[in-house]
Amino acid sequence: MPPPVRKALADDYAELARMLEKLEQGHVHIAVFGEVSVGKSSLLNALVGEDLFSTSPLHGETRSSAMVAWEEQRSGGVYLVDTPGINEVEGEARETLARDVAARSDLLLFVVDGDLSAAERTALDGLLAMGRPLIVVLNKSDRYTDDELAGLLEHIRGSLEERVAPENILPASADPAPRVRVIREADGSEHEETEEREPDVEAVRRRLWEILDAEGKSLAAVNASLFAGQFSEELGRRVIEVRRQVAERLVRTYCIAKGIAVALNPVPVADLFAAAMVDASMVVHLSRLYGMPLNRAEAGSLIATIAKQMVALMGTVWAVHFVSSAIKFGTGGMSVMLTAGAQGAVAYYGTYIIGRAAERYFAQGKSWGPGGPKLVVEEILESVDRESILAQARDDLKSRLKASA
Ligand SMILES: Nc1nc2c(ncn2[C@@H]2O[C@H](COP(=O)(O)OP(=O)(O)OP(=O)(O)O)[C@@H](O)[C@H]2O)c(=O)[nH]1
Ligand SMILES: [Mg+2]
Repeated sequence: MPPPVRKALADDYAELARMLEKLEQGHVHIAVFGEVSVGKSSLLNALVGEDLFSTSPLHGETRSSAMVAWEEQRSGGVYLVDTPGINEVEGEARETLARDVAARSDLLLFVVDGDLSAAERTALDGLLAMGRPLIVVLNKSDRYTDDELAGLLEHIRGSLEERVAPENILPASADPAPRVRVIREADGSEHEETEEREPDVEAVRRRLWEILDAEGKSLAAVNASLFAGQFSEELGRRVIEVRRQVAERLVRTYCIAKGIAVALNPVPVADLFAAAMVDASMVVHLSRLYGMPLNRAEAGSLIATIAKQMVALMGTVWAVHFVSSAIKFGTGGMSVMLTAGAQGAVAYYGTYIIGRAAERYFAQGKSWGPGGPKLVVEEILESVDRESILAQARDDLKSRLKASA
């Protein structure tokens, strides 16, 4: 590599080294963004349960980014990162900082304290483009009545539809103002009583842990590869390799989830490919891994396209054949277990093919190529050894089902 290029990339490499270290240690970074004074630092304090970040009613209290460990019983290696508010003053510098922090983070919190302004929408779009899971937090919810809050949330959810899933738009009161009550005595005199209120960030906490539990360490892996992909073409080959490995692991994880879901709730054979919830999550996840985030609706139609080709190519004859060969699953002899296991294995296989096809689609820059989806699915069906995937499904499912029995 020519020295000038190397020099130009030195910072990137240093950054990548940090990312890889973070990946090795299994660290996950959650970073907070938003306009000045919306309560970003307060939110992090409420999550940690300690006033670790300085807050103030004055705009621009937080001047640089800072990080603390989030010590919850389940945690280990989860860090919370505070950032200065994005605003007009020093606008560009702050945006650059925000983008750098976001690129290094695995999960983003975007805090607002009312309906989103045009500037907030622009900032939010910039963050969404980075492909990380993102939660929009409507803070200072104590300033609204229950009805107002419900209305405002509905409005924001509606206006961000297609960009942020409703379950990722949540209210919080990180540092509620004391409630002042006027007490009227029997003799007609009045006095005021102030009542301190506790922060309420439960909804955000719960959602964060849902995401962390579901995607856990793979978040860091996904983002390290996303990050690598973002800064340098030189690392392209390595990135593709890392991506492929992460994608393979990811697809397998979803195959197991799907297989187990179907094994525990057997469905008619015809519905095997219709139970697409797990597949949709997988495709959304894969799309992020390849830096081309899709929403659930888009993921759904991509799956429909692939499934249509699968059915056309394999047909019902195949399904019957396949179920009977999969039935060699289980040795327990219980017939329910047998059908369940067989169905689970078929579902596993279906999800595997969908995952591989979707991955190919993303790897080709969101395109099926000249042969269209038919050719891609055909090639994948031919290249994948059905028996070995089935055997892998049996192994994976058998051990999980045993564990849960
Ligand atoms: N009423 C109410 N006030 C809040 C809430 N959360 C934060 N505040 C207040 O909002 C002000 C700003 O809070 P900070 O946490 O410093 O906000 P920030 O977003 O970190 O601000 P900068 O660092 O300046 O960008 C403080 O006076 C907080 O007490 C809340 O839930 N309800
Ligand atoms: Mg702050």
